[in-house]
Amino acid sequence: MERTFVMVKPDGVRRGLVGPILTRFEQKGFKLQDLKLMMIDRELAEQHYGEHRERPFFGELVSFLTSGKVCAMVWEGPNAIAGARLLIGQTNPANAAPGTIRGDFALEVSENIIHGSDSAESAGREIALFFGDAEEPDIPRFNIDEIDS
Ligand code: DAT
Ligand code: MG
Repeated sequence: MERTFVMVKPDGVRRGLVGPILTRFEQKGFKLQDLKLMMIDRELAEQHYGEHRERPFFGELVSFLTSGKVCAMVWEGPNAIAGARLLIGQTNPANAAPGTIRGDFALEVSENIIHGSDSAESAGREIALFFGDAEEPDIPRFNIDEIDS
């Protein structure tokens, strides 16, 4: 069993695509392990995309990622890392096959609506970066006896 990090970027959240994206992962059979809607600050965006620091589009990428809420998720399943990348499709939506998320919902590489880890090493790093090292989701617990009826 494998875990991967997936994130709906600000354009996907703005366009109301969280639901359809969750549905595709669930229909495929992956199990949702953790999920949160959050703002990313500059430091987290730069860490997340650290491998692209020297690329000409880096500044634009960081500004874009911090421009609105993202939906960060952890999905689990057999070959979840490669499987998620297949569901997501090619980096440039112009080349992404119909039937993939980018192929069906996006037009341009600068707004390609979703991220998925590209290796076991990235998945481990990104899950720790966004969710900490905890093995299980941080589910609030309550004592039933303390609830007023
Ligand atoms: P992926 O998101 O498919 O893993 P990547 O890691 O190569 O692709 O790039 C990270 C993000 O950077 C990508 O989702 C969108 C942006 N990006 C990549 N190439 C770009 C380009 N040539 N111009 C503008 N943005 C680009
Ligand atoms: Mg990548």
